[in-house]
Amino acid sequence: MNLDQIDTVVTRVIDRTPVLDIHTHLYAPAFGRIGLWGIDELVTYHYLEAEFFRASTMTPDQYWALDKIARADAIWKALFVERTPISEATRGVVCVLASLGLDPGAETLKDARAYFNAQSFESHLANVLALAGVSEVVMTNDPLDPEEAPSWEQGVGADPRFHAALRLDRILNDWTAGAAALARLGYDVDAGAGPKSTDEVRRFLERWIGLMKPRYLAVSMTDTFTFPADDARTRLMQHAVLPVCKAAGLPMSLMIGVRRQVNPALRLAGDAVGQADLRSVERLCRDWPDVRFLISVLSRENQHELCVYARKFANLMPFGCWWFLNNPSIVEEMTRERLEMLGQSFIPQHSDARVLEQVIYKWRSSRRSIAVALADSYRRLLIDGGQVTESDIDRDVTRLFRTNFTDFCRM
Ligand code: HDL
Ligand code: ZN
Repeated sequence: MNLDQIDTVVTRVIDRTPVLDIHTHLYAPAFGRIGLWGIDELVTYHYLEAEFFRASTMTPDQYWALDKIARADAIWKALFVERTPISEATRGVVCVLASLGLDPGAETLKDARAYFNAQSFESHLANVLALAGVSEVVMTNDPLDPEEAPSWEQGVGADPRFHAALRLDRILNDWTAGAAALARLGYDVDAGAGPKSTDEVRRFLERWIGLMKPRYLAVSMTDTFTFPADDARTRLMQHAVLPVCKAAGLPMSLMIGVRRQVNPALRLAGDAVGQADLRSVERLCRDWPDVRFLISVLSRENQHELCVYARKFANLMPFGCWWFLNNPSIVEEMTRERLEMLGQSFIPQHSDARVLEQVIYKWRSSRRSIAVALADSYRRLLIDGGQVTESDIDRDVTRLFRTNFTDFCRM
């Protein structure tokens, strides 16, 4: 292959390689209405709500007093009609509508609503995943979510396109409330998170691993996350969560760097980002060498050091360009530094999709950015005297999009 063929071949391989999307907030059809899809959910996505409040004179209180339809109409008018949709999140909705054959320049959402109302979910789901080039997604499954837990307890049928991830925020980030919830379920736990409590949490996790068959355990941590510390979270991690991960052979996913509710008036859109002290990640990976850690950090300033830590610890798998990082300028930058320092040994992206159709635009945008960075790596290889074939590139992209995750999770 020569230099001027690289872009075409890389784009072709990236476009045709189906992705395993390792972190989303999507749900298999069996979970019913907690799985979000359709135009009104797309347009009221919390990323767009944040942008709406900058473009509109409507106060959050006035906005929250509206119903979902009226909220979507207000956002559509402000961000898509009165302004050009050039932000990542607004352009994403344009991409979804155009991909589905709808008019992204429409004055109202009337026709889009008619289209989505006419869809049967199963065929729509298959069409959306095909358009996105996504073969499987990993959900975010919370055993203490009263909306979701009953489906698991009743025995939700397996769907090979949807893998589970056991999410632990309610236990690890708010033990007082988590302990109360577990106590109501009959677990003998107390606020101190002593040995009896950690044994009971272990029993709880083992039960839910049996119910969910998760690919990994997961938690989102604030930028101030410190491990170890003299706190309930450390005791729960050291005596329950990490020993269970080790015994079950399941990775632990840590997403670190959120600053929660810096503006509570914006609700889900009210979170921000903070630079974390990644020495906690260093201590986890060193002190728990038999546990594998999937790590995503939210601050752009933490990315380079995460790559350095990944060079030090083979049980650390960096993944994704999370949330405020999921923009072409930063996805390309992060992918370049990961390729330079880690070769193919990282997971370049996850969608974090909350609404089904978002996988279409999130993966189209990410594929474009990843292709630019990857093509440049092959060009440099050729210039330095190396060779690369299309099957080499196939092998590399399959690692990045699929088998780095399936191997790490021993799937
Ligand atoms: O904690 C998480 O999994 C985050 O991804 C949050 O859900 C966040 O609100 C989000 O949607 N980010 O994209
Ligand atoms: Zn998420």
